[in-house]
Amino acid sequence: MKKNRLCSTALVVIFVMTFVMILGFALTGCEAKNEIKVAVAGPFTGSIAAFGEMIKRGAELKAKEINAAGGVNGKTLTLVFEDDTGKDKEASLVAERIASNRQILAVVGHFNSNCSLAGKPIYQRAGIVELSPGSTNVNVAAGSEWTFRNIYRDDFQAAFAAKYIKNVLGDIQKVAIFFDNDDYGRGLKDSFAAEAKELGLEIVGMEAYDRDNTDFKAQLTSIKAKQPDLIFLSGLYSQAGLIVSQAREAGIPAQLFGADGVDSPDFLTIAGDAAEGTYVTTPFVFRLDDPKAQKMAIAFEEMHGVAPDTWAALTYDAVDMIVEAIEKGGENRKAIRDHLASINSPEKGYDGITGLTYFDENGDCTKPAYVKIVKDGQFVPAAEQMLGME
Ligand code: ABU
Repeated sequence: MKKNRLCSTALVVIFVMTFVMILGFALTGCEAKNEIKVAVAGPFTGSIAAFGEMIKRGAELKAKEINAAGGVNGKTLTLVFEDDTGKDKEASLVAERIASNRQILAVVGHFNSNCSLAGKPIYQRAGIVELSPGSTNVNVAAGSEWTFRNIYRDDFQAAFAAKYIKNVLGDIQKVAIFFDNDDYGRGLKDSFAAEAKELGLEIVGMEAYDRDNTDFKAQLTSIKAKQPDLIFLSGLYSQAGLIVSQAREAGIPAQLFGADGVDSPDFLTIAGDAAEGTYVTTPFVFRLDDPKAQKMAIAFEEMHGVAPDTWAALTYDAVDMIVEAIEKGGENRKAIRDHLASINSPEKGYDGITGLTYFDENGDCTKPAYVKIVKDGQFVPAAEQMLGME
């Protein structure tokens, strides 16, 4: 009797557990069918997390707007944030994780060129789009039909910076370069030095550093002896901020000039007063007379309590481009790639807040560069721009 009761109880327990499992699978299936998953990969922790924070916030704003307007084909857009910490090894692991999750249809990212390059063969093998809102090294997109970016390349940015220095700043003869010893810093430095020499500027010194360096006094002592008129910063805001403040402490009066890796509000915090007068090249400026960009900036500030930066804006557009590719191409990885590849002329271009994006056969795009200057502790558009070079 007792044995029979035990048997029936066990049967009931097994029945209930099976029912709960089936219900669970069914609900998960429904959920998956009602959502579209897109990964956003960037440096969300580590020494350059300020970039990641803006990327995350820009993506979140766009997702909120899309979902409020009815989602993607009526489904909820879910962003899957993956932290590559700005390092290639972590980026490879992130790429493997994303590529093997068949629910993820595309990747917005990575930000750092070294991370986009590390992920590139993995995304290519898996057949999933990588659309970078920040990687500018010349080799990022070419060689894989799955890699795109909505920003210019460093050969263009470097030539633009050298021409601005020569033609707009004037009185600059001797230039020294500090460069981050990674794909971005090295590539940008090489292109800049080549163009600067072509324009008749003299490169009087070059100093390499690693992403984790914090003390630049030895390199600055060597640079100071060469009396440069200008120091070009081919790296990211975290080290550039320290180089700028330590350069002024060392009594170096040279003009300071960075590229888009320096374009972060955190550069201003790190460099403090020493940032004043520093120029940077950048792919985007929030202009007061641009209603689309202003609308985004207001919504961003309402959602996050801070003003957006360049990277938030490019990510905002990149998420929208992926969503448009899903809606117009189809809800699978290949259809998204094919749609992006078909955006190959100004007429077919995606008209976002950062301007018109359309791709060449490599997945690269032609977009303008701008110049900002630090004035009263803020980045503002420089008085003279050099548009029409792209
Ligand atoms: N282009 C901004 C810095 C990020 C990178 O390309 O590595």
